[in-house]
Order: sequence, then C-alpha cells, then structure tokens
Amino acid sequence: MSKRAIITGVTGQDGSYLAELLLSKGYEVVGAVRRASAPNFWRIQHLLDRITIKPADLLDQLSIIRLVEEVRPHELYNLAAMSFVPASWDQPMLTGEFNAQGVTRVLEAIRHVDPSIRLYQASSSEMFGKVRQVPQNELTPFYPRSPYGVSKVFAHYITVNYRESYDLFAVSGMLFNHESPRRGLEFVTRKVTEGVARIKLGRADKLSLGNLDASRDWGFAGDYVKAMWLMLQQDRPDDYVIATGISHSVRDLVQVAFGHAGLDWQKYIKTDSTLIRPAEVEHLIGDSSKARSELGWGPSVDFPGLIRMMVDADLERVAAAPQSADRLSTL
Ligand code: NAP
Ligand code: F7E
Repeated sequence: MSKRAIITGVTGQDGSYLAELLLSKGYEVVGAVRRASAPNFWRIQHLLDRITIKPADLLDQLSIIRLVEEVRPHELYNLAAMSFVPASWDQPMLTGEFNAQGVTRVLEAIRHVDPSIRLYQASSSEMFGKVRQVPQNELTPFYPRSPYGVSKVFAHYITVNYRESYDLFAVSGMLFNHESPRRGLEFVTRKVTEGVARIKLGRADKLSLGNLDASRDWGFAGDYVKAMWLMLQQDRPDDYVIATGISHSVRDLVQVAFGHAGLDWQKYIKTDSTLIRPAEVEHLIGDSSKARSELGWGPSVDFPGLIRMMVDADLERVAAAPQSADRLSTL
C-alpha cells in the first residue's frame, strides 16, 4: 500500500521539490493551498496531473481539520509560512498567526483526528539569529532577530511540546538557507542571479542590494527536502540541523554570479540603505553532523555549483521571455 502525504506550502520552493521526491518514492501526494483569486502554480504546473490539490489555510483551524480528516495521511509536511524575513517587520501580527499559531493549528488537527500521523515542521536557522555559538547545532541557544525568527522559535517549541505532551511523532528540521532556480525573486540569491541574467541580456543596467557583508550557509533545496523525508522515516522523532557547514558572504555570492556570466560586478552593484534590516543576522554556519551520522544525509551541490545552476536557469528564462513581459508573470 502506498503512503499518503500532505504538503502544506506545496506552491512554494520546497513544496515543489518535496512533491517530486515523494512522487518518486510512490507516495500519494496531496498539496494544501490557500484560496487566491489567481492560482500560483508555476512551480508545480508539471506535477498537477500527479498530485491532488485541496484547500486549507493555516489561519483557519477548521480547514486544516477537514483536510486531515479527508486525506488521513501517514505523513504531514508543514512547509507553509510567511517566509520573507523583511516582510515580517511590516506584518508582525500576521507573521505570528501564520508561522506560530498556524503550527499549533496543524498540531491540534493531528492530535484530534489521528495522533499517529507523522509531522515535519519547517524550522529555520533564523532562530539562531545573533549567534551564541559557531557553528550552530541542535543544542545552540536561540536568539532570533526578526518577527519571522521569533515566530519560528514559537513554532519549534510548540512542536517539541506536543511531541512531549501527547507523544506525537513531530519533528523539527532546523534548515539553513537553501536555494534553487525556483527560489522567490525577493530572496538575495535569486535576486542576484535574475539580476545578472537581466544585465547580461541588456534588460537592466544595475542591481541594488543591502548588506553585502552578511554571510549565510547556502545549500540546494533539492538536497534539503531529502532530509525532511529522512527525518520522518526514523524510529523515533528528533530535531536536526541541516546545513552544508560552509558560509559565504553576499559579496561572495555577487562575485560568483556575475563572474559566471563574464561580468565585473563592481560596475553594476549599488547599495541601497533602505534594504538594510532593522536588526540583521550577520553570520550563520551550521553543523549538521547529527543529520550526517543519524540520517546519512549530506549535500550534493556546493555553493559555486548552486549559483551557477541558478544563473544558467535565469539566463535561459529571461532570454525566452518577451522584453515587455512582467518579471513575475514570466516565471
Ligand atoms: P516559500 O517559497 O515562500 O513558500 C511558502 C509557502 O507557504 C507557499 O506555498 C505559500 O502559499 C504558503 N503559505 C503562506 N501562507 C499560508 C497560509 N496562511 N496558508 C496556507 N499556505 C500558506 O518558502 P520555502 O522557501 O519553500 O520554505 C518552506 C518552509 O521552510 C517555510 O516554512 C520557510 O519558513 C521554511 N524555511 C525555509 C528556508 C529556506 O532557505 N528556503 C530555510 C529554513 C526554513 P502561496 O503560494 O499561496 O503564497
Ligand atoms: O537574505 C542580505 C540580507 O532574504 C539573506 C528565508 O528563506 O533563509 C531565508 O532568510 C541575507 C540577509 O534570506 C539583500 O540582509 C543583502 O542577511 O535571501 P535572504 P534570509 O533572510 O537569510 C532563512 C533560513 C529562512 O528561514 C527564511 O524563510 O542577504 N541581503 N541585500 C539581502 N537580502 C535580500 N532579500 N535582498 C537584498 O537586496
């Protein structure tokens, strides 16, 4: 009998890669989507004949209970969230409703409908924030630096608490930044690789960025969804850091991306103080030795390979798009 899984956030970057992975393993995949006036299916268009789409919103408890009751999944991957850090200062209350209480609603639905359902919760390296230890592992204390980071700390602890209170198989993956050609355009890697493509093809002549000194441990999203699945296949639930163990600055990112297209980045990059965050996470680097030894997980794509992959994909996409096309509608 094939396993059934629900993915919330299936229209997002990770949801699309995870749906592909679960389909390749023979799962029945149900993607939960919130109602929108126009569907946002560009990342999962190629999967729509193989997955089932059902409505549910993290703001609506009944919609989640109904979803879980109808599908009766073996596994639920809760990837839905407001995931763009700067937006969390603009809408801190909504961020908390989605990212913190939204997780409590998912846990409550599982607890009431079927406590044997295994839950993956998408925790984040943003919880480490102003880091207390280098590199960061599962025991590093949290010090979030944004409403987003704070909301993810709540989500993390409510997941641990429901595991301990109700004996749920609920795990939390503390994933460091992971990117791909499907990354949203507002995140710095994709902003840079798409900017490089537009400059190279004569569609733009500059790119504005904020803090070039910030550094992140960037990996490939396709590798990271494998870790999510592995966490739910273990004998007992536990939390894991997923990271490459190598950190690069935004300046390094710019150099690799522009260099790959044969461009001198110093001619095109402008810094814009409005893109500096009210509180910054300066430096993140993860220690994923626990995941490597217990899950047998490891990354397959290194940083230059990831950025080259993204630049190549954007060059192809921008070249194929009409000059007049709106950027988002051509994705
Ligand atoms: P993403 O591309 O921004 O996707 C977020 C998804 O959440 C989208 O499908 C979005 O749906 C959905 N969503 C937002 N609010 C919702 C609501 N109220 N009800 C139902 N669905 C809602 O994010 P991602 O990069 O794939 O990340 C997946 C998860 O991992 C997120 O929880 C994120 O915070 C976390 N995370 C990401 C990273 C990373 O580097 N990518 C690292 C650590 C943790 P729409 O299409 O309708 O907007
Ligand atoms: O910023 C700096 C910025 O927005 C990375 C989310 O998936 O990963 C992501 O959060 C760094 C920051 O990602 C620009 O100040 C400079 O230091 O790509 P980002 P993030 O904030 O690290 C974590 C793990 C998540 O959980 C989140 O959901 O780059 N930076 N200039 C810039 N960042 C952006 N976005 N735009 C710039 O122009």
